[in-house]
Amino acid sequence: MKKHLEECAQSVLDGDQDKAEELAELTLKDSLPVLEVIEHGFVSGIREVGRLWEDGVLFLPELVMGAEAMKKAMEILQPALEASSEKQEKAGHVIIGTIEGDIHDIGKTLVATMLSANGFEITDLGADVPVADFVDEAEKKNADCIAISALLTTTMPGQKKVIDELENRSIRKKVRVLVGGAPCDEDWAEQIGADGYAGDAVAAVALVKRLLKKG
Ligand code: B12
Repeated sequence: MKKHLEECAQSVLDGDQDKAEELAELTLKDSLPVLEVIEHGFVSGIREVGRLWEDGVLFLPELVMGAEAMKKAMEILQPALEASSEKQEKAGHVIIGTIEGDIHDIGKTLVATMLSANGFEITDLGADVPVADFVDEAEKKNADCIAISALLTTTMPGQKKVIDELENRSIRKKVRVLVGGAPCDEDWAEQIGADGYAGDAVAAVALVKRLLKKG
């Protein structure tokens, strides 16, 4: 298993889409734990790519190739992840997306998949989502929760704009707002008046469950 995780991480580091695809398929064939392979294999790889890019060891095309390899593996693993978790009664409706100006969608999609696997109804707006779209969609779907991802320090303020817009439309109290993405933390969530922050997809599920607990 350790070797498999290392190979998954390495395929992302190498930006090798074919290898990532092959390893994702092997994960399913050998019935390996999908979430563990994602988190400790492919995600470790993409984080290392980010670190090496920051240190100037890798260049932007290599960052893009790493992300493409990661996405390839996720395309194969996500349906299995969803199917493997226990479905329950509809637990609530969550609108999720990455805020405008920001095209990072790997983490957001992982959070959406895990929430869906845990019985939540999900409307995934994708990436680079305008502030108003989050609120329009929450109103239209009568959603319980808005989950906003931001991976850039320059796009984080957009998360606050969504909260401001909910307040402008006098519906802030009706909708729980949670934020996440690498530059966010508890302090940021508190500072902008969000209802919570979670650092990974598993914590995000626990947080939404807690926030939407009725009674
Ligand atoms: C892959 C990647 C890319 C890919 C994105 C591909 C895609 N489709 O997503 C590409 C190559 C396109 C890219 C582009 C850019 N990137 Co980039 N990228 C990354 C990288 C390496 C990994 C991100 C990732 O996918 N991680 C894996 C996932 C699983 O983790 P995650 O996103 O953190 O998500 C988890 C948690 O954060 C949480 N979570 C995420 N969202 C949410 C939401 C909620 C509500 C909750 C509760 C939780 C939650 O749960 C997730 C699952 O566990 C990061 C480095 C890093 N350490 O984050 C840089 C990084 C985010 N990028 C960076 C930059 C600067 C850029 C560019 C501006 C580069 C450029 N010069 O063009 C562009 C941005 C363009 C834009 N307008 O958005 C910087 C940001 C710096 C900063 N402080 O603002 C980083 C940090 C790299 C660095 N170290 O400098 N990038």
